[in-house]
Amino acid sequence: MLDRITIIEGDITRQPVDAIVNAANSSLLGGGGVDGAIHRAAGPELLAESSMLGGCPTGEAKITRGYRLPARWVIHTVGPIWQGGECGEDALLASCYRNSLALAAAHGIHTIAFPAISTGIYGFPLERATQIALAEVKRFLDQDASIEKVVFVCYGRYAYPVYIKAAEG
Ligand code: AR6
Repeated sequence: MLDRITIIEGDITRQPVDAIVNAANSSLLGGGGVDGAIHRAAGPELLAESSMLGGCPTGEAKITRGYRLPARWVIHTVGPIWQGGECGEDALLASCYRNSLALAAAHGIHTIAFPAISTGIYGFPLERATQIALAEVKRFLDQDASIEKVVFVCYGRYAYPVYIKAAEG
């Protein structure tokens, strides 16, 4: 299983994969963090397409083309805003990973890169989010053979050792 999961430090907008996942907000109209970086790198066509999608509820995912990105597709998912952990945040974050992967499989996508959804502006504690991300991706890969590679892209030095520790533990 772990041979289909890669953990790297880097910038998700540079990843040569079939699809990258965007940690969006429910408007799908762009924002800061990784969302802003993806829109800048993809060009204005991405906003033109994503603004036609009617938004996206928390925990769900929608797909657009990647335009000027190396990735052909962008899967936009909306993570939960951290409110202390008693408001269903864990389950909603798990749904982001599950629904993104299901959408990828439905589009014939074989390689996909994820950022650490909700762990920036939305304030989800990184260790807890990492455990959920890894568990959910492993569960999905267990019952789906079509996804060949999942890359967790850690931005900056802080997240990378947290992912490595969670993957080993
Ligand atoms: N590549 C990979 N990861 C990145 C990059 C990048 N280029 N840039 C940031 N990250 P955040 P959220 C990491 O805040 O918490 C937006 O305004 C970052 O270090 O981007 O889900 C949306 O529109 C962190 O680990 O997303 C929403 O309003 C992770 O990406 C809101 O922020 C997620 O941080 C979503 O907040």
